[in-house]
Amino acid sequence: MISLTRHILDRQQSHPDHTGALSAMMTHIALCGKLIARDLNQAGLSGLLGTTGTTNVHGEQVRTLDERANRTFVDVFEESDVVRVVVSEEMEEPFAIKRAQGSGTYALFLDPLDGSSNVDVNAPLGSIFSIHRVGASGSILKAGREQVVGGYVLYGASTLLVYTCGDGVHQFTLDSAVGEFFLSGSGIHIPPRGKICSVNTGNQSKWPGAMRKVVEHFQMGGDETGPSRTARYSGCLVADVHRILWKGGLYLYPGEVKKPAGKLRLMYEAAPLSFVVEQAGGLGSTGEERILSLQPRMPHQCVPLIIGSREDVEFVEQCLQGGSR
Ligand code: AHM
Ligand code: MG
Repeated sequence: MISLTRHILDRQQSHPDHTGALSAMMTHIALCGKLIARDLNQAGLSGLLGTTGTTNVHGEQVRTLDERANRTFVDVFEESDVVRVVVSEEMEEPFAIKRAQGSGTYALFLDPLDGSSNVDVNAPLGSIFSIHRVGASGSILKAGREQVVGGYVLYGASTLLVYTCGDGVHQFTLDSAVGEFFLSGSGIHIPPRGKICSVNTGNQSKWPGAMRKVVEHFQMGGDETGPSRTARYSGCLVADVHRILWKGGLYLYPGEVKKPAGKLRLMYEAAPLSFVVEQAGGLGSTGEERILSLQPRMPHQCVPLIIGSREDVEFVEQCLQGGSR
């Protein structure tokens, strides 16, 4: 059994020029995952369900556990000097870590609790993380392809930590009895096509016509050359993308006519998940451009997201760009 700690140390030793900063950050993220998993486990018994009565930077209701998960990440990283700044869905402004101002060379982007409307019904949730090097000028807004680490924790029937630092995708499962993550998948490869289509069709009337046609096409039996489709949608991006990582297919969160950038955020949702999926051989796209090539303009910027099996994403891109159908 290979623990996450052992995996990180082995990798550090094979890179003699390593400073240990990456190892430290992965250890902190794993600790946050364990603390949040514990909170989710006990939420119904310790009064942690429901909302705080406030809204976040995206105008969404903040749940008690959104705030608590955000606090967990901030508290853990405040004790460390590797991450200079934290950008989170739950904080309007980037948060500077005092201890790391002289030493920290990294910026951490976070969705502390993804799919938080699932909290009250015991459905899956996630945490998404992305790490960038802070630029020489102090800039933190970099294209997704420059990520140092991207990944997520999935709180489901078990708690998983999935990450990449550009050398394939590694998956760890939490053994809660001993409080350690153990390797449960390496070199994960997403099938080039798949059956699953994950999309909230309740939003169909708001999409541009070309996107409506693509999804109708899948609903009516799909392309002659491809597999027939089956619908899956949990309301948790991490859970839906994780299913596709293993089984193949597509997750879509399109832009809307009145809101062309859609709902999902580039820096701490679309980019880290695209890094993972592309490291597994899949693709992440806006329909026009690769997610990992986008140059961000704002920390909380939204983007349309089409992510999953390479040929499936390419098929949707062709349809949207008026190509063959
Ligand atoms: P959140 O990070 O505030 O929870 O929002 C992101 C979530 C995704 O996990 C999920 O795929 C999507 O929003 C669901 O949105 P909708 O209810 O519009 O389908
Ligand atoms: Mg989210």
